[in-house]
Amino acid sequence: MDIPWHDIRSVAVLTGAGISAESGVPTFRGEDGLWRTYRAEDLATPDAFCRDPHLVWEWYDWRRGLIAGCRPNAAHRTLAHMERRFDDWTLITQNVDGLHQLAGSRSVVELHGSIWRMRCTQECQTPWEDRTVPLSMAGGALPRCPNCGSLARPDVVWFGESLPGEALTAALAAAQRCQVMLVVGTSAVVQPAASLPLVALRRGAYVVEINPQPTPLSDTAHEVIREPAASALPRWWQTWQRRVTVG
Ligand code: BV8
Repeated sequence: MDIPWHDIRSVAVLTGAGISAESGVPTFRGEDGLWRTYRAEDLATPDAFCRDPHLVWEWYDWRRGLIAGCRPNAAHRTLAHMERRFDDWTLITQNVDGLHQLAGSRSVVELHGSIWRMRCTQECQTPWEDRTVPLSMAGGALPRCPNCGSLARPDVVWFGESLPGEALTAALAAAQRCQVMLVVGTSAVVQPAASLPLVALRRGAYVVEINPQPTPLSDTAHEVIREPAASALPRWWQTWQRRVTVG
């Protein structure tokens, strides 16, 4: 890396389901992955919700119940600590579990929304937080918009849906200006998130991948740490701090 470590001011981080794996949140494409039990196109798409909103809500209700019992791990906490050390810090997540915020990260760019928010299918009002677990869907009573009574849906981005414009713009700007990008726990296949590290690479950023498995990014990242994030990320941060103090 041609920038002295102590001159690093701008850092971007892209996280995926893998950073929450050691907190007990199943990943999507791993051995115990969510998609193994279900097929994405059966559940995480507008057509699936239109076809069978009860099935989709049952899946999200099950995931909400699971995630409600999960706590941030050392990787989430390390990123929350690092946020306070850089003038220009952008944490971009594909995750919808809210564990970064629970760990103390104050500014999180949620590319794919949040499983803890709902939104009106008629878009009559802004999305609202709802942490009720389990949802009372007895007798098929699906969640409704408190304002207009229309069916409510999870405030997440489904396949085939565009990402929130503000979040994508912020993420792209961070990828274009960062000097270092950490890519933690993502299979780097879902677009457009998977293109962010490539943008950073093209702009000359130093890209570090933390993932026990190889991904399409592995061959182009400057540094690949083939280990789980909860141990690898705190250690990587300690090494960075030593580099900076040594100067
Ligand atoms: C879009 C929210 C424009 C919901 C998610 C055909 C038609 C339509 C679209 C497409 C198409 N072909 C391609 C596309 C684009 C599509 C796409 O990318 N598809 C892929 C599958 C090819 N993308 C979209 O549709 C996006 N929108 O493009 O809009 C558009 C509009 C119309 C038409 C065309 C284009 C929307 C994508 C967002 C989908 N929503 N989630 C929900 O959560 O229910 S995606 C879902 O996957 C999650 O958000 C998840 O985060 C994300 C990415 O997966 P990962 O986070 O990487 O998780 P994964 O399990 O895959 O990997 C985990 C990794 O962790 C592994 O590598 C593992 O080794 C590692 N790991 C495991 N343990 C650890 C670890 N790492 C570190 N430590 C550990 N301990």
